[in-house]
Amino acid sequence: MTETKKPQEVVTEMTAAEKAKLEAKQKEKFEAVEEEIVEATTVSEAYDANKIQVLEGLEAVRKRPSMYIGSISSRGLHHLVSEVVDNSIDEALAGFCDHIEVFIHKDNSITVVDNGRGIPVDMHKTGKPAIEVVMTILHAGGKFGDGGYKVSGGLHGVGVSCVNALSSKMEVESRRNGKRYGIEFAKGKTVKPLYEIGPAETTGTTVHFVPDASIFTELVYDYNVLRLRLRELAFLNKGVRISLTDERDGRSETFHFEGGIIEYVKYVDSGKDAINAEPIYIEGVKDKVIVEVALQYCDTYNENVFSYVNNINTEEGGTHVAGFRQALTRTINDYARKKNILKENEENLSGDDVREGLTGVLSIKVPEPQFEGQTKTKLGNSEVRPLVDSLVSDQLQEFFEENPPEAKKIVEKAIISARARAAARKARELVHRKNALEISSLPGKLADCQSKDNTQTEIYLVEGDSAGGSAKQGRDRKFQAILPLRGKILNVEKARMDKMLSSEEIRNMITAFGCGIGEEFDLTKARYGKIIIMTDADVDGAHIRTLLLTFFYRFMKPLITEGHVFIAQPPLFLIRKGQKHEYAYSDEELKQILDKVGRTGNPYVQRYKGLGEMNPSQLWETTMDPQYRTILQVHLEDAAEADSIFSVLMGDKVEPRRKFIEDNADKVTNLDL
Ligand code: 0RA
Repeated sequence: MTETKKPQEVVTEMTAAEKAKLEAKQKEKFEAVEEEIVEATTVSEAYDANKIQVLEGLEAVRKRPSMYIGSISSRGLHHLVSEVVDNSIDEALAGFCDHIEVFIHKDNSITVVDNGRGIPVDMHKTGKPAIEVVMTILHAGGKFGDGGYKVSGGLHGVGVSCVNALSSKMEVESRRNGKRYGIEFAKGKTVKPLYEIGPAETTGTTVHFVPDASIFTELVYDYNVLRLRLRELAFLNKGVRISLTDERDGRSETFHFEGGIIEYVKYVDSGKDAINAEPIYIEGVKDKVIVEVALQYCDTYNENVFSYVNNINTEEGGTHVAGFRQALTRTINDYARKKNILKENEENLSGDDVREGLTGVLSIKVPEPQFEGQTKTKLGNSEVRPLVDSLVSDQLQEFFEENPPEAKKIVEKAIISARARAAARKARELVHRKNALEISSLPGKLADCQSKDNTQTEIYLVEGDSAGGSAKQGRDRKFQAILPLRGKILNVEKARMDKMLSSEEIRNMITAFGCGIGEEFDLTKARYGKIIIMTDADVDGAHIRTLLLTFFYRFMKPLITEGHVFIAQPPLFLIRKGQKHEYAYSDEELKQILDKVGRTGNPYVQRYKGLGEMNPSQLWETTMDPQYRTILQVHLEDAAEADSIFSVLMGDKVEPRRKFIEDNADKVTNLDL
């Protein structure tokens, strides 16, 4: 068995490193465009240099698919659906579409239906119908539009023609001018030119495509991955009804939120106790920029503001986030001063103080966004910052004036945060000072490894001292460190920084990892490249794992987003036959092995109840030896989803937790997150 990277705990999204790679690839892509231009020579002379790109041939996409859609594995496969749906969302943003349906067919092909205007079918100057141009020429879609707010052509938005290029078959129907038109393609080439099907009562577009099996390494759609993106789009585009139907098993869901991002915030906070009765909602348009904000304070300690530009999650923030933060801090301070809740001799509340316990969604739509940053998820438009600032300031101030009790609660919470922050700073200083004074500041329980090269090193966090002992004996001490954890670690979801730092297990991890926490977290200082959680395969083990992941997620997030956290997979069974033995990691595998060895003879099966039952060499052989072990990498698909699940599972409210567990009982193998 080899080391695999199965997305399990939270489903897959690109890590920053992968995105950086993609960016580099995209750069390469534009250089490659020049090569490919020959393929589009028919009309290229008539166009000036910057329009030449429009004529890029689809052959380029088939030659280097991952340059266009990021990957040819599962992620790229799912990306195809987003690419088509984004065009329908553009119709919704333009005000012409309010219903989008997505079908996963039995053969893993996809149909997207919308009730937009339909794709134009009139003759284009290239001598082809517009619909054929849209479907066969890269980046052409936008050129027909009216310069509105476009999702397609955004982050990885390469246009629906890319999907066509990468599909062994694509059928498009446009309902327009009272007629139904059809056109068909294979691998991006027109195989059945535009034809009339008959009359149409409505308008809209239907796209059916079969991902090309000669391009993609993975061809099976994951319902959950599509569901998360479609639900996110429904949250971000209030009123639009988006349904997903899986014909492979009959599952079907419809996402439709009249409250839009207000409901998004409520969803994220469903496991928490809110301070304000309803999320605060701010909405406005200025200089063609649409701004929407929903805010809710909870009695928790972390900040969660998710920001979007044209429905793209701007993970790296940008000018819109800066403007929002500025407005929030200033408005709360102004109000606190004015009402004398914050006294003259007291310092201003900091940004961190006013954002503690805050969940928010900031969604803006800009006609011409400039994306910057390492992963192209940072908004660069400088005009957006003052615009968001003034809009949020004005409306938040108004809200405070009209809702004094709510305003008071928010200000008081920020003041408590400020005091706690001061206390935590002192506690942290103590920890730092202690580190500086002690020569060997590493925890006594840690069995460190010899290597200092964090591209090689790994640390096993092991449940219990006895398994910890076996792991210490069984490991390869050159690169494997062991830190035993005693019992349940502190639930950080319910604790502030100062309390958290008083927990020995937590401090041990912080010092062992060496990369700090919270605002001071620095991944480059990490002493280990892999952090491997090794717990028993039982309920307690699952609980400890969740507690650890909560801690990492809240205080060392890059460990997760950059793919440094793994979960060890100890075997569940030992099967002996004579001198030989084999391990089974699941019930299924046990069955297979028993079938293989034949149930006759003496199949002797031992079920491991805990890691402690394995001796050091067994533990090495089955769970720690990089040659044979399986470890699962923890991915982060959707930060808002992860946040919500963590607070539901680890927070105070019992009812949402009970409901979550009930709802997820059928996927019990994945229950941990
Ligand atoms: C080009 C121009 C217009 C709409 C579209 C394309 C369009 C594309 C797709 C793809 C899926 N659904 C879609 N709906 C529309 C503008 C049409 C106009 O101006 O009337």
